[in-house]
Amino acid sequence: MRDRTHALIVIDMQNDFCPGGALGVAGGDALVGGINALMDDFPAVILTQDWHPAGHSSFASSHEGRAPLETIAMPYGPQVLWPDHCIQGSDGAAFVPGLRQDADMILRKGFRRELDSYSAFFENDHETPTGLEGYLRSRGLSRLTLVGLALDFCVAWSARDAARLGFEVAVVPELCAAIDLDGSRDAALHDMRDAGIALG
Ligand code: VGL
Ligand code: ZN
Repeated sequence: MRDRTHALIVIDMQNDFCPGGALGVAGGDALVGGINALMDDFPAVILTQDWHPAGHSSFASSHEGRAPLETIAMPYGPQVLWPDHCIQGSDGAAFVPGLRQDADMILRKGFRRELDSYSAFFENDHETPTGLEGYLRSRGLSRLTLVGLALDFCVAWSARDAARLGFEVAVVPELCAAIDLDGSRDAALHDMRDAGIALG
């Protein structure tokens, strides 16, 4: 067991991000056993859950004439458009069967219709906080290990924000799977290394 300052953050291990889901990531479901086992090593475990209202602005279906995986300009910057996914209360938004749920906290994100949230710390405007920073700091959790989905979106954005906020951050790539849109997997690994995030 690691010391009391360590937290494991399990990002978006939800049905819609696994094969057969609306935004299925190859290999997503295969991570469950390894992630469950890793939970035993950590005194604090936090699960995140992508949690969108129907008609969310990150859905291609909310934009006339747009298709999934196109990028559009939003007031807060470029936004990739996705298939409808992780709708609040749906099966797709539920955690993958078999994932341990004896976590300390479940953090939901992406619930504001006009603003997407990849990172567990900030919405995609990079300034609206989710509250996770305060939760971690008030519990004295300063060392974070991240696993889950997707490596090149929610995991990478969360890890980079955490490093920027001064947390000591590690990502375990073997316990993540990537969407890999136009080389986004390699770019994310490169950016995380540059940001001083331990990989492995
Ligand atoms: C995610 C795209 C859209 C993720 C969430 O969890 O990486 N990706 N919503
Ligand atoms: Zn989403």
